[in-house]
Amino acid sequence: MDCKLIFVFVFLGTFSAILADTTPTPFKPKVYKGCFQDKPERAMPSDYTESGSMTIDQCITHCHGRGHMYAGLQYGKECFCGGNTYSKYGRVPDTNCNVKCAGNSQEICGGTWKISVYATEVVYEGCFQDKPKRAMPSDYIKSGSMTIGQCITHCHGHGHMYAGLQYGMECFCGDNTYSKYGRVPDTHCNVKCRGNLQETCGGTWKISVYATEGTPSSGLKLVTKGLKVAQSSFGWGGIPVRAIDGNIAANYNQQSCTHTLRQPDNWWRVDLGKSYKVNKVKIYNRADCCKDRLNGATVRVGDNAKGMLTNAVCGDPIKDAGFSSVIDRECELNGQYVSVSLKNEYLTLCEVEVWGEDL
Ligand SMILES: [Ca+2]
Repeated sequence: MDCKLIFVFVFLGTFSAILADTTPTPFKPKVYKGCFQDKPERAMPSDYTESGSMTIDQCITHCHGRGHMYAGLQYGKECFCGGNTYSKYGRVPDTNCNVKCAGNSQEICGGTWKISVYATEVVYEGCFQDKPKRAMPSDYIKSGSMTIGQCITHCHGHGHMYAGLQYGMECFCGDNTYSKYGRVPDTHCNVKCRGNLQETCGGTWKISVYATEGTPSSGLKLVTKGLKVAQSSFGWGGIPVRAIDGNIAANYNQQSCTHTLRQPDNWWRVDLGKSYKVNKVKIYNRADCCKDRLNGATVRVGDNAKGMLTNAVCGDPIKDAGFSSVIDRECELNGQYVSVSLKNEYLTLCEVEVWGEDL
């Protein structure tokens, strides 16, 4: 056996030993919401545990595992779980949360009747292209100890819907414009966060984007794969099922995008199987050509199966579509059918995702 081969075997052996010895911990950035007052009738009444070795991670893991949106630490060793009620007695200055965690003296776990509150989940939107005219222009901070949680906390505190990390130490805040230069594969966001080498904070002109709320306000993403779809016409192999194949690949030759002919009225439709309260529709534009074609396309939601041009409109017609744009249209409409229509232009959709709630 030659030396190189021995090296490979030793390396693989070491690697599998590391895997075997390490309990994988789920990725949970700490997203701090603030220090809040508590009272005997608890602000976070859903679940409780305590431990002489309490840490922030331990409490987040506990509450997340029980399906709660927020974890609250108090008096060093107590962990409370709950939903939106954590702020019912008001936020107090962070300095009021001043008791070290029983299990980690570097961390703060609340105070006397004071709770340090953390979100238990983050919603990752994807890795997106940036340019000198920024995709997330609303606010910016830079830090040599940047983490995902720090950026989310900052942007949320300044009233922005999304937090974007770039180049390991930069944090941008913004609202719906983050995808204006298109989504790129997650592997392009490959720079470790300066403040936590376990986390990834964007790349060179690439932004890792997170929603600043722990859970999406727009309900859950509905499973559309396998549902019935239809289209006004098709050409170039662009069959309607491609918009719900779960593949966001955006180059036309990757066979993930639909394509109609160019007629006066062109449309695509998915049948959700039953009526939902639809909150958001997300559309992925193509990357290889013809980015402007999608401008003017209208999203509709309703119960009329033939309402591709008449069901209620969800958000504004699309404008400013770019290569690989990911376009959100938010609304609050009930319906079984979600459609996209476009006049006098080829309609191509690389993916359509629908968020909603049961009625
Ligand atoms: Ca697709």
